[in-house]
Amino acid sequence: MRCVILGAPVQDGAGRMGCEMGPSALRTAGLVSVLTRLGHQVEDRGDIRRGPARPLTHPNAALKALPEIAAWTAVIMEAAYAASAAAMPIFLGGDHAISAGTIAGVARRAQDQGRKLFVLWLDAHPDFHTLETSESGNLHGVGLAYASGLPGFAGWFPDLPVAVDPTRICTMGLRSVDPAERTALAAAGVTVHDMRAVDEHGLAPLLRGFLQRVAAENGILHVSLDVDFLDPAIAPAVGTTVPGGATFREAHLAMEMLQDSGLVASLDLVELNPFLDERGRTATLMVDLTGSLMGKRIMDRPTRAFV
Ligand code: DIR
Ligand code: MN
Ligand code: MN
Ligand code: MN
Repeated sequence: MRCVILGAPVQDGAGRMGCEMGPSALRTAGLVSVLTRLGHQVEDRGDIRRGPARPLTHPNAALKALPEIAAWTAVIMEAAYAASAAAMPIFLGGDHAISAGTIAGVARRAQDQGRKLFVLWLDAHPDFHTLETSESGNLHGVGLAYASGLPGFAGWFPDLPVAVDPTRICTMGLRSVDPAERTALAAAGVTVHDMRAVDEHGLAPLLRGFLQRVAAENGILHVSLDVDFLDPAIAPAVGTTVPGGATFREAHLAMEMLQDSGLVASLDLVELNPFLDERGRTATLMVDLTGSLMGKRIMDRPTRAFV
């Protein structure tokens, strides 16, 4: 498979600095060589650079770095659209604000190709705030809402070329949901497999059900993997750790099932804060998970998790 790697060194959307170093750490952990060894043709296009930010003010005074994130979203959207023309883009965050742009860009591409875009959102948080409802003001908390076409972004964020149908979004691993997000997720019809559901049913049947639906509708899939989907005991390098996350094997199994599905067309690796890491272990885990998603298997046969 042809893969394009694109760094998006955004840190203004998170509450603290450090995610700017994310693309560099993922490269240092060996992303390109892992993919190359799996037989993929990899082109690393380096890092996206932000255009100038025009001053913006918003009635929600809590919002932080709105001009910067709006400007990032515009350039990332264009880069994502271009990169998805003839390859699978892998976007290296940067905080999760990058997904406002990555999803908008690949959604436009999917529309050009006459395909339905589905999104698998692997995260402790749904990032489903609008600019009005964000209380922390950290704009990494609004990306999925923007890409879904929720109201209130027009005039601040760039115009959305095409929204992802929220009923084609599946969130998995949630365990920190703000009240406004809870209401908005239900109203929009987003599928939520929170950690309670993962505990109760197991990750595999939940993911299999979603993948079967994507396949049945001849869709393509964007996967957005936030470091805090993982349990902080195995992935400490994130500013917003929440206990009770996915285990090492749950995460790898999800990646293996995604590989078997053959449906993944684009990927975000986000929220890695190398300043908080322990000898690169979180960066290495994110790269290893990408390896599983891209075809590394324990034995040389399909796991048959996806039928
Ligand atoms: C919280 C935390 N819901 C907020 N969100 C995220 O700030 O809006 N943390 N995305 O990673
Ligand atoms: Mn997130
Ligand atoms: Mn998160
Ligand atoms: Mn949140």
